[in-house]
Amino acid sequence: MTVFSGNGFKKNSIHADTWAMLEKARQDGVETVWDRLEQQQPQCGYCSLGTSCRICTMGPCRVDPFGDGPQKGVCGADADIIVARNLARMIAAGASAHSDHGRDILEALYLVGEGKTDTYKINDPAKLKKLAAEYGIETKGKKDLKIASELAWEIMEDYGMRREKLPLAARAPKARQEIWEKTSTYPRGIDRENVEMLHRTTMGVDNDWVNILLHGVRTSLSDGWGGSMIATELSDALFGLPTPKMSSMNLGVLKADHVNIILHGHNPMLSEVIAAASQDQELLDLAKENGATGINLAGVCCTGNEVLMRRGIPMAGNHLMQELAIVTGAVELMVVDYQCIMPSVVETAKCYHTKVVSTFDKAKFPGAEHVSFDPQHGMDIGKKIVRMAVENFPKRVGAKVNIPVESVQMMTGFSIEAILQALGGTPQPLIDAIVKGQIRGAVGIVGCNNPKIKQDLGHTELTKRLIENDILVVVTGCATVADGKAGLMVPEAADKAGPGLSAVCKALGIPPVLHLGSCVDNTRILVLAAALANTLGVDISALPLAGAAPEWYSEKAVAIGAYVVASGIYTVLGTTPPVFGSPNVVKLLTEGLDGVFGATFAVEPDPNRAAVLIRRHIEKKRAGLNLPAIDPDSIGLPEAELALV
Ligand code: SF4
Ligand code: MSK
Repeated sequence: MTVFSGNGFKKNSIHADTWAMLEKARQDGVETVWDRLEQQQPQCGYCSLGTSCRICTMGPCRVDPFGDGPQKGVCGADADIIVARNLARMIAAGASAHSDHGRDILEALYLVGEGKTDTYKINDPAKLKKLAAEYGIETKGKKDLKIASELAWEIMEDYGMRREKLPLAARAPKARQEIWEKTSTYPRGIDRENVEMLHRTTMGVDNDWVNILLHGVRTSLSDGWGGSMIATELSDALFGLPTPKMSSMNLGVLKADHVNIILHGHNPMLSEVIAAASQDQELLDLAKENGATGINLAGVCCTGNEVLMRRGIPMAGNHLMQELAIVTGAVELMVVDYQCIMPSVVETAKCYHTKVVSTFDKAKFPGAEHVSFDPQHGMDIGKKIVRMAVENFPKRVGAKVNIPVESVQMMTGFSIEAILQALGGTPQPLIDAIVKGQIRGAVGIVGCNNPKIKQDLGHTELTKRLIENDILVVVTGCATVADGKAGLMVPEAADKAGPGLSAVCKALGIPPVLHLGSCVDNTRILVLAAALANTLGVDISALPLAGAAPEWYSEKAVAIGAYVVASGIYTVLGTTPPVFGSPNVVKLLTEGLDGVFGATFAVEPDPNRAAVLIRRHIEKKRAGLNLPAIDPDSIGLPEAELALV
């Protein structure tokens, strides 16, 4: 087997599997996301600053932030309006994506409850009943399926316009809910907030940029405390509550002698049935007949995170690995659902024997084979797709196969319930450790990869700086793969943490970086923050917490960032959002929000500097709670600064 050193590609990523496969892609004549980023240079300055507008056909317009060119669009919109509208529409798109994902799970729950599918069953009746109680549904003497049907019917109202308040938002501390009430940002109906956001930002409606952004907040909250939370909670009820378990990561999880199937996208409905179908004896026998030892599943992006959390299925990689997994030449089939799937994977697959199969009618890919997913016939469809992969194995070209690295171990499965169980059933031990200063605070590092940033450098450097300063890190989404591949998510990584955090991790047998799940599972962070705040009798904004999205690219990340800040958690973005064309919007996001929501955004591409900002913030919050605190101004920059690109 050719050994690809990947020399020449080390600027693109911190990981050897990426370097090697970029070199192989070059040799195989395959174009990647990094090549296309280069072809796009220079990217539009107006769009980067958020001051271009193509909302109507009097435009497209642009406002020159440096004052030389036009200062208003044809309709008279200035930079503040244009930037606010663009940002608000990003929030609506991201919130809609998560919430529509939640809707699909909700429909599946309804079908299960009505006995219209046997593809799924209720895997966690306790969670189902807890949710039913939150929605005021009597559960006594009722069968699980009846509860599921009534609960699903009730949650469907969350998407409509009859609610004044989303029920799951009542999990937030009272003080937080009062802020949302006072600012008219308490989320009502999920679809309602998103549609209203699109309405307000069409030409000639809401021309007050602050008012636009306030509704952006409400829209994001309908995602965080609505659509995404519904997706997480109902997935747990249907597919099972994640519990701690070991798994593995990187392209080394692909097996040269197995039929390899990549599960890519976000929605676990399909991947759950593929996981079950891959155990089917008939298909396993067929795999053997075709010369394979077995059937191997590996995840990419958040579908990967979902099956990793619940089933321990290994992850081949995060967002920037989707093309490179195919470049190994060892993938028989990539099955995709929706979100974060580059259309380019179809072209990449053409250079190998890999089949790309799309499955959701709302997410088709020209050139891919489409097998329409229907939860009422889920298992038949799952088996059909696995069979396609097995039958494709003999077409594999041995000379093109290159699995470049050995896989790395990691620990997954930290649902909030699992964390509480590890703590003895209450958050009190975590609170005690924070009070004593053993753990100084906690930070959620979330979000994507972006080829503008050296892959995984932002995630891993920030994580290392935080844990070595006794700050517990929780991860979701693509940040998980970054930290997992870097060896930060095994119990032994406690040795890389500061003495306080290390001692807590060793006592509990957990890593200093806990995997909480997929992008919609960022709501687990909200639930944990709310539980801590409610136990202490304070608002979330009083807690020594922060969020970070060092390498985000997606509109979904904008929605997540907005609901995290609006929930009272300071958030540092690594990739620059397209807002810098409006100094007013920037000032509001980085300063003004503090007086209203008790938290702000910061933008800092250098993870070492981001760590300093976060540590200073955490120490300020500790001081505010009268906990032993370090003088924030004494926390300086570490010596090394990093080349990010
Ligand atoms: Fe131009 Fe105004 Fe139309 Fe936007 S809405 S494209 S700024 S005329
Ligand atoms: S998959 S949204 S690239 S985290 Fe959720 Fe990764 Fe970001 Fe997609």
